[in-house]
Amino acid sequence: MTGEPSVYGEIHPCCKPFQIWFLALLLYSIAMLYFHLLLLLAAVVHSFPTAAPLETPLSEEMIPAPGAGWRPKSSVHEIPHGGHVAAVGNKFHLLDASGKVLHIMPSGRPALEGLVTTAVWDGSASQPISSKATWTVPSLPETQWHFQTLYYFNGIGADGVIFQPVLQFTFGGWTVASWLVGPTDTFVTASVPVSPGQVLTGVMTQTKISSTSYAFISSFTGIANTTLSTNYTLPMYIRWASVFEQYGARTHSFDYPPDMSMTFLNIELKFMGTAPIVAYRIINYLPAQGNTTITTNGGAAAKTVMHFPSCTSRLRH
Ligand SMILES: *[C@@H]1O[C@H](CO)[C@@H](O)[C@H](O)[C@H]1NC(C)=O
Ligand SMILES: *[C@@H]1O[C@H](CO)[C@@H](O)[C@H](O)[C@H]1NC(C)=O
Ligand SMILES: CC(=O)N[C@H]1CO[C@H](CO)[C@@H](O)[C@@H]1O
Repeated sequence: MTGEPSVYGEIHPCCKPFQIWFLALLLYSIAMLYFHLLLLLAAVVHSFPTAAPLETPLSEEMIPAPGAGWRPKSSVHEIPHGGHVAAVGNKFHLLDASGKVLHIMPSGRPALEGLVTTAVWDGSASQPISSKATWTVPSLPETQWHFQTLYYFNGIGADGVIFQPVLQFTFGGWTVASWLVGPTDTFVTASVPVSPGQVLTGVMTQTKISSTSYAFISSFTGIANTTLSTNYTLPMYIRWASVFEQYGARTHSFDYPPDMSMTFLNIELKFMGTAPIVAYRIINYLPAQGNTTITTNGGAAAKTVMHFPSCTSRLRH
């Protein structure tokens, strides 16, 4: 290949003077064009001196809440360091470290949205439970042109809320956070950056404090500032799921990680007392954008694999 001209290679010395003149001319042309556009704009503005200012308010920025779809940014509340979510009557109070109430949200079941594929188990458990799963941060998607959001998580949904430790891809990279999603509002811990290849363990535990009182946490093991704590008591009915969600990504595009799949390992659902039989079932909401297979079913050491499309991987095959 040596001696062949490269597309981005060195310019031959003879070409340099010409290149400088060409560049100067180009810059001059751009400057003149800009100047004339400004004159034109000034003329247009001057000819409508009484035009009323535009009054239409800009629509509010929306943020996708994992499990529940797009929500106004003002309804998504970051939990301050040391903060806590208190279940008071049928409402949730977001408290700061000093116990001051920052926000109150009603409970109620959020509508499911944005889901691509999930492995779920619906069941009832009268005893406190814990749940965990391990998965690895995939490579970065090849493009971010669509400002896509990708969520991969295990979560517990109950009457009223969804709790979940979430791996999230948003513009710029991968982060993790714990979420509590209710019908109208969303409480979320600050996003903590993670790197491709990093192994994550998302844990949710419910601890019995007294006969009527429980503490519930969602966090990533060993990653500081990802713990969401609440004294909400999960009702008898629960739904456990490993979930893949996307917002804004195109089908069969470079918007997904090039890895083609992600495995949730060592999935565990623990019960005090008699454990119900756990068997996940698959729901593929958007089969063109992903699907799930169950490698090992059950309440211990279960394994599910999520498959997603990738252009490069497809080209390589
Ligand atoms: C949760 O804690 C708050 C105080 O922070 C208390 O008022 C409330 O009753 C507790 N809820 C439950 C379900 O224990
Ligand atoms: C699952 O998704 C992968 C990646 O898009 C695809 O290659 C495979 O055919 C899909 N399998 C099924 C059963 O849809
Ligand atoms: C942003 C934030 O909340 N950072 C906290 C992470 O955790 C450490 C130790 O627990 C705190 O000192 C930081 O303030």
